[in-house]
Amino acid sequence: MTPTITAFERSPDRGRGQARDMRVRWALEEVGQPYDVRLVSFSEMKEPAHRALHPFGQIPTYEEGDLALFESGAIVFHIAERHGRLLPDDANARARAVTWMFAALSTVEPPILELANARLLESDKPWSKERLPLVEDRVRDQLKQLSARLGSDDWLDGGFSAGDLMMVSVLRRLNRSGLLDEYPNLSAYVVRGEARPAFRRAFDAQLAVFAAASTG
Ligand code: GTB
Repeated sequence: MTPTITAFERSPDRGRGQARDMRVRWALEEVGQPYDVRLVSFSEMKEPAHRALHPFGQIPTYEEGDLALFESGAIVFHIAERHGRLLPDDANARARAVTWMFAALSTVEPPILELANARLLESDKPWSKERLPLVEDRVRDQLKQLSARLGSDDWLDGGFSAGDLMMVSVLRRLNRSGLLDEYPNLSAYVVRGEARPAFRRAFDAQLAVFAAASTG
């Protein structure tokens, strides 16, 4: 059965792959699973029909037969489990890959989101100039430790896994911040992830939505 995901009808990033349907598209491309996309506007996301799928009125969602999921992490995990391509067969290696997914979402992503919010939503506040360096340092702190763990390896734990997919997705949010450049092995890690053919296909599909909306 072909799954259907939801994505922004018009993404604020102009389709540059920052909205979180990108992670889901990337996972589906990695496992070779075709998918349909239902585009939703900001107001549609808050309607009861969409809230029935996503209690917080957001994207992405994932529907497959009578299964409906929300949360990009849960969706990527489901795709990885269902197709067995993004998680290693060995039980311990599998558990470690899942650990990296959680690390990406609950340890590395929160300060990155805080930084994005500080830059986008709080720059006009009188305390913003003073706070921003503190928020940046919280991001640096995580990057430094992640960089030390990755070292000169290509991926976090052996071969590419759902853990890397999630970590690269999270780090990409820093692409235009300059912070990632302070950790060359992490920059190279992100570039490596973005060079994967499945990533490129997912990125192009997201960009095509924005291009179509702009000319339509
Ligand atoms: N924890 C949830 C998950 O991982 O799935 C968070 C989902 C979420 O934040 N969804 C956002 C959303 O629906 C889109 S991805 N927002 C609308 C709303 O809350 O009303 C976050 C996002 C949006 C836009 C950019 N951008 O333009 O750069 C980047 C990231």
